[in-house]
Amino acid sequence: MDEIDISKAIIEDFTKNFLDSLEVDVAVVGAGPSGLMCGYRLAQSGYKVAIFERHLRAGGGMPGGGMMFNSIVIQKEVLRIFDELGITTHRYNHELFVASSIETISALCYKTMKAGAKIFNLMSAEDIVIREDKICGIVINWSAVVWSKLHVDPLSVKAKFVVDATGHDAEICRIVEKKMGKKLHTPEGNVSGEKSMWAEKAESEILENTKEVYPGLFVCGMAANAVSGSPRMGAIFGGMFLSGEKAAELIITKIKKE
Ligand code: 48F
Repeated sequence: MDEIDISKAIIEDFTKNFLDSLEVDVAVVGAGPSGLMCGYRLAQSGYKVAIFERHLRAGGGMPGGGMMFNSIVIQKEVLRIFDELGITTHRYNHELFVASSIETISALCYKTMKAGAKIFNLMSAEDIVIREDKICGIVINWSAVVWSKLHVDPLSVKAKFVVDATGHDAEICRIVEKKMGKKLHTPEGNVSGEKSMWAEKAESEILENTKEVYPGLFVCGMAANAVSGSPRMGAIFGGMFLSGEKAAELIITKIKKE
């Protein structure tokens, strides 16, 4: 065994995957629960999906559970998804179930990749590509470059649709707001910003907030609530799964019409 072969194997395999993902049906920004769920459903339906995640590990806010108690809570409506993913759940009361945050995110990553989606960790989306007033790609760079503020030019990925699944900061929508002005499909055309914690209201509004907020750009998960000015919900995760699933359904409907 030669060390050079190990290096070559890694570089060749990564490069093949990366080259193959430079033109996709859907580029998802953020590998938290909503982005992964969205990617999973799209990949299951045969669409080419690449998910870009800034951090070393996928999972977003899920592995930490609630205040590092690494359990999560879901509503019974979401059990069908957990059963499909093979995640062990326990009934807590008549409407709530609990699961391990680690098992949940591991299962979701595994199924998403097995369905055919690619996940690129340690890459950040720092800008968008817009042509004729439609978003048609993202601009990416190594997170290490962004964090260390190195002056290194980025690369771009072409996508029929982009999904902002960046969580509380709704980063892609904020970039659109900054570059294009108040043109988002929200009441005031901007990112309204998330409101204080109110789990029930947040969970009830998230599906309505999951939508195409700019031509070619869909938003799901906490980013959807942040964009439309709905509250946060804390460590209850049902809405993240349903929102990711809905974003995928909306995109599939749109692709089929085109
Ligand atoms: O924050 P995150 O888990 O978003 P989510 O899918 O789920 C929210 C819940 O975790 C929780 C909650 C509800 O239960 O309140 O917070 O809506 O995952 C977002 C992911 O996006 C990555 C970030 O590192 C995180 O893993 N991310 C954010 N901005 C970028 C990014 C970016 N510009 N480029 C790449 N990844």
